[in-house]
Amino acid sequence: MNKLRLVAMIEAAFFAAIAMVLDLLPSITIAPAVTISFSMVPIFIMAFRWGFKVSFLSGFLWGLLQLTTGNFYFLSIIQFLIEYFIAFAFIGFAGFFHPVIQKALKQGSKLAVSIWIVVAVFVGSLARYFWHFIAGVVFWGDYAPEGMSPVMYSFAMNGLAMLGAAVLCSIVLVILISASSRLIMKKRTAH
Ligand code: 218
Repeated sequence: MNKLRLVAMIEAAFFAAIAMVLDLLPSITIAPAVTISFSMVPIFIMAFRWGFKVSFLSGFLWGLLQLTTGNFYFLSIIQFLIEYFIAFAFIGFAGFFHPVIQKALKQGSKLAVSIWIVVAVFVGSLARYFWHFIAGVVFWGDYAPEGMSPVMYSFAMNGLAMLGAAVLCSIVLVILISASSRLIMKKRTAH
């Protein structure tokens, strides 16, 4: 394993731990087990610094770490696997925008960097919440208000959580990265 791969893996684990801690902070609860928070930010930083594989790994590790805090919901083994391993890992899809973000960084175009960050955050959030939506239909239907179908309930709650989280993460990341683009620059001067 070369040195860069090792650094990437260590960062993936470290940032997963930061996401886990952020997830323990108070957040906006909109339905049982559905919250709006900015705790995906560290996984997005991995996506922009390293790309898909590293952010996928980091999201997966975050899901695993949720186990250790007791901050998770278990209805069945399939629901648990979908919502904590698959869904969290899928945040890594934001990493597909790593090449365009790095290119915009090199060109010094702050506007292009910000636009691609927002696009990537929405894609990563959509990839994650797609799974919560599926799990919501199959496993959380009992929580739907009288007269509301599980599909509508899951779509509304997970859609709202997805939008809220994506907006919060976009704001935090655009501010962070505008202030210090070094945060997501792969090429650093000092070794
Ligand atoms: C309709 C519905 N309600 C609850 C859940 C469970 N859920 C939703 C979003 C995120 C998470 C992970 C913890 O942040 C969970 C467990 C659902 N999927 N659908």
